[in-house]
Amino acid sequence: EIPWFPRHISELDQCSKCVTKYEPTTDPRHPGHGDATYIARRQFLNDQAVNFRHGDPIPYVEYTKEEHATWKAVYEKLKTLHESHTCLSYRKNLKMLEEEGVLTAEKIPQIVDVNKYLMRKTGFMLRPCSGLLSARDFLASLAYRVFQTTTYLRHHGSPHHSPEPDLVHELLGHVPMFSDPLIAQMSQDIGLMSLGATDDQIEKLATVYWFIIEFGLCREDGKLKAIGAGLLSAYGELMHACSDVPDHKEFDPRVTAVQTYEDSDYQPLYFVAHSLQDALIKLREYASSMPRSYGVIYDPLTQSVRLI
Ligand code: H2B
Ligand code: FE
Repeated sequence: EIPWFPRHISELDQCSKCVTKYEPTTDPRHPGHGDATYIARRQFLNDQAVNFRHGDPIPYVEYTKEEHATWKAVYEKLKTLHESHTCLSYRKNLKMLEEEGVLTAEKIPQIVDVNKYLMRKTGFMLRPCSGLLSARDFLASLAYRVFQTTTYLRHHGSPHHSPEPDLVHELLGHVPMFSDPLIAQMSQDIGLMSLGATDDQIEKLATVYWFIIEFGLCREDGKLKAIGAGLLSAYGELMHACSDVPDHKEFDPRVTAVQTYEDSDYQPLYFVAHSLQDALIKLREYASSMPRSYGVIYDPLTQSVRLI
């Protein structure tokens, strides 16, 4: 019995189940805890996202002066680490995004403008969601080159750290990397492997995703550089990850898939890829070794999946 999964991109409408983890309403670890104005704003944006259906125009969001200011503060601080701590692909893609005026420190971009850019580069598309999704739903959307994106911003009192995904993480961490064809393919491959997978396989794929797409490193000219969006959007952990404080192991999906990870503090261990291309090749070897009684074919012309 194969678990249900979306066969067409429009069925991602049924893949927006959130898991509650760091709710500002109840969790004192959330920087917005006790801030009624923040909580209401986050709720408003999440309600808007929850009502989104495939094919709807992406809602325009009027961000406040304070939100733009938080965005600018994070952007400018992260910028100081770009040359020294981020991979070449990130720097190249961010530069193009900046030159086209899609990403700038001055204002929070609209998803619709980001999508026009991504569509041209890799066919990736952001779709609004209302918080942390279940791994199964989140990974299924990647199979269709859809990235479920939160639309609220982190709390202004804690601009350089967020316990949950927020706009800074999505736009400054993920978007430049989804502009890279190799990362786009890796993400889609993990997504396709997840379709109809067992809970145990989902757990493994979520772990691989975590260690490469969120917290991955590579080596360039002998130096450790970030490729993962969780690092690219977090000043403190970006410095930590590239330093000699944590352990570093070679990226190998078979090993990576069963490694335990930390989701409330800096990682004690990171995986290092030789290059994006090498990570993609290893991931594809891993995919072909994954036991499954069927094959999955993605048809980009109809944006649908067929089993063989
Ligand atoms: N949900 C959202 N909204 N954004 C993410 O980046 C995210 C998610 N990551 N759900 C997922 C979980 C990831 O950590 C893996 C697949 O579990
Ligand atoms: Fe992320």
